[in-house]
Amino acid sequence: MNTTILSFLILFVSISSCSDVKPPEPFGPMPSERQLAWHEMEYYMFVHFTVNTFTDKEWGYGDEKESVFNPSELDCRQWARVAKESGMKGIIITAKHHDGFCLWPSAFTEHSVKNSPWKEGKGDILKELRQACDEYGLKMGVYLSPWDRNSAVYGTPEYLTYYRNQMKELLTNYGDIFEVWFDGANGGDGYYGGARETRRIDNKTYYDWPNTHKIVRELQPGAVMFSDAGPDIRWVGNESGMGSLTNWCLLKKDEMYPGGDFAKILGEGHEDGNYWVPAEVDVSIRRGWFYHSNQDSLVRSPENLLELYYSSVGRNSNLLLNIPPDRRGLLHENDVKSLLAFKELRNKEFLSEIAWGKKVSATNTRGKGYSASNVNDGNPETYWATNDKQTTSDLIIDLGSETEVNRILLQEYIKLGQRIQEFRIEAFVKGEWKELIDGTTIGYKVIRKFPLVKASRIKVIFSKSKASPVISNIELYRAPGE
Ligand code: FUL
Repeated sequence: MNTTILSFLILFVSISSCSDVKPPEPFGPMPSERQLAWHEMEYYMFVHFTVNTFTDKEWGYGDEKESVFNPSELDCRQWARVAKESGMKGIIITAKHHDGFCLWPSAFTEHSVKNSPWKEGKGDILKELRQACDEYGLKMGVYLSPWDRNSAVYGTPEYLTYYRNQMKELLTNYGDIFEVWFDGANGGDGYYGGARETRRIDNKTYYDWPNTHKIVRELQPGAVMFSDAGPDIRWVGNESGMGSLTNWCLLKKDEMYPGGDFAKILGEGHEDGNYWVPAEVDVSIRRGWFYHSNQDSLVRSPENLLELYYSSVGRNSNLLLNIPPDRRGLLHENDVKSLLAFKELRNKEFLSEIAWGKKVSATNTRGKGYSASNVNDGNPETYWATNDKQTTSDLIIDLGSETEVNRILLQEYIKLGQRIQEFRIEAFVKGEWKELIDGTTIGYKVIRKFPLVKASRIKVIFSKSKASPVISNIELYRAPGE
């Protein structure tokens, strides 16, 4: 290449990069890579299974004989197949619940599958679940109850070593773990190796959480940790499936600890929180977390599950839906039927997307690369952004002709933080703007319903934001049934 052409090329490249508009600076706490991957999981299965399944209890006392654990047809592949067919992306299992019985042959206790009649003590449910998850392309997570009503040393410093040893087994021998679940229920009466007494611990100090967390980070750097207070993912504050309409992915987690009394804060998060700690909605398809045959007729209906979906995934939270295996070790037919019908309902609900490729304009746009049309190009990595100081702006989607619509989905580009504090949705109906929704936060994703309108344009008014709005995706749907 001769030098004139080369200098021309260099000049051209530098001129064009000068005219490139800089991306907005991130604002406030941002999600880590592992949290970003977790947000995209959205919907996954919780599996509560232990001696309780066979004793008809919700909380085992810790004195259950290993011999009671004897599933006749246990099949983790069935769990994984159902999860996959239901559109779930992973499975989190109660490797150990409060009763202390381990679903894997832990080297640190006799209270496990190894002393049960199941597979003559040679079985390992964690191993079978791992294989099943791999076969069906699902991620796997573990629940290791901090409270252990079986352990003789519970309440003493020795228990911490025991707990951490078990954690190490789970995080070393069963492949990649996407989430570690720390339950908040703690201390009380129990068997405790025969003592049969009440033991109380100090939630704030007993578990020395920072050092337990370190073990998880070291052994499974990609795993997020869940508890009432994070560190990565927070409880939503209820077990009824209700995410909060105002839902910040932010939390002042240093002021909190697992098992504390923080329900309301956990729902909304802290608007001025200094860490990214998004909410997970955990809820059961039945009344109980464990299987009880007298609840076979009380399985949530597909319609009810769809409502749960709106009140969790639709409210900037992930949905962790519990499906408890029965005494056979299979997900019960009624649960499976309901789950698959829910999947069908969801498919129909979001069948026809209306906004894709339609003309979009905004009252403010940052410039080249950040145009309003980035919100409906189907690419999650492109986004519309305004000028830095511009914290309000309207965005209008021109539907071309009068179109029926009753659902909207919005996503912020959360890699740059969570910004939107208030938004409204309006529809242009018969020559005037009609308000459909008066909303607050957005975050990773919100999906909102509104009564069916026939509109030629939809306007999203970003009326209050901590920093310039940065929106990666907007979808509109005409869901059936109205
Ligand atoms: C609670 C536990 O006490 C329940 O048994 C269940 O595991 C639920 C998910 O968390 O705190």
